[in-house]
Amino acid sequence: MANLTLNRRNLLGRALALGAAATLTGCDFDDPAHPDLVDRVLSAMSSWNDDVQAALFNRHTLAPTYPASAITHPPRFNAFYSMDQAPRVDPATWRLALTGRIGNKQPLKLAQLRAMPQESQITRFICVEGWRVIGQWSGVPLSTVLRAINADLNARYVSFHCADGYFESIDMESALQPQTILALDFLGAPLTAPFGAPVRLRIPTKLGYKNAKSIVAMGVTNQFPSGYWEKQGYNWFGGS
Ligand SMILES: Nc1nc2c(c(=O)[nH]1)N[C@H]1C(S)=C(S)[C@@H](COP(=O)(O)O)O[C@H]1N2
Ligand SMILES: [Mo]
Repeated sequence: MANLTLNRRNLLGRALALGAAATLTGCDFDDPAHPDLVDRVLSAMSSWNDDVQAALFNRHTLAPTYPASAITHPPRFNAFYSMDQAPRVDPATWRLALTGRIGNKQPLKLAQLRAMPQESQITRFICVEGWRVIGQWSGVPLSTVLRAINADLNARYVSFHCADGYFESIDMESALQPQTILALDFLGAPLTAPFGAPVRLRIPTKLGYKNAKSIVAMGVTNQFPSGYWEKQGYNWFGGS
């Protein structure tokens, strides 16, 4: 097999994909004349994988839920920086900016989200770095918010931008799944800064990196918005 510089996070996935691609194409990945061939083959395979996952996903299939006794204590933090560097957002001045295919783009205040019907869930959260926890989140179903702002529910993507520069996006079918919420509370109290205050996406049908924290803007669009880790090779659909 070619002598590649592999990102540790993707080692297994890339090795498997390369093996499959090499078998399919008979390509020599060592060929110095085509340094980006591997990335092009892998990104084509990854978007094919996204399509397959999207086709298999059903809005009416629920992620498993758990009893309160199963909740993991203490919770586990992760971000592309350490916990003390989490962004501090003033809940009083926080606004959710709205962009794209949305009828009412008036930025949302926290009190408006609090006034909408709330949903609570105890679900499992899986990070690709190799850990999983069970936690309780509550907040507004994203579908409720999207309907309230008169979003185009036939658009392909919902995108999120965060106070720390992180960004993510999900397919509309997953956005409308009833357990996909804009979470305001974690473990029975308002979200704290490291865990995504004042508002985070909690989507138990997708891997940890899709669960954007400290959201400051939301968009509805047909243009592929990608995501922070996806730009470094993670799979976009990110189902779990
Ligand atoms: N804004 C923001 N959201 C983010 C991240 C981040 O770095 N910044 N990291 C993601 C990753 S990789 C994981 S596993 C989860 C971790 O969420 P937790 O701290 O609640 O466990 O947040 C996701 N959302
Ligand atoms: Mo993660």
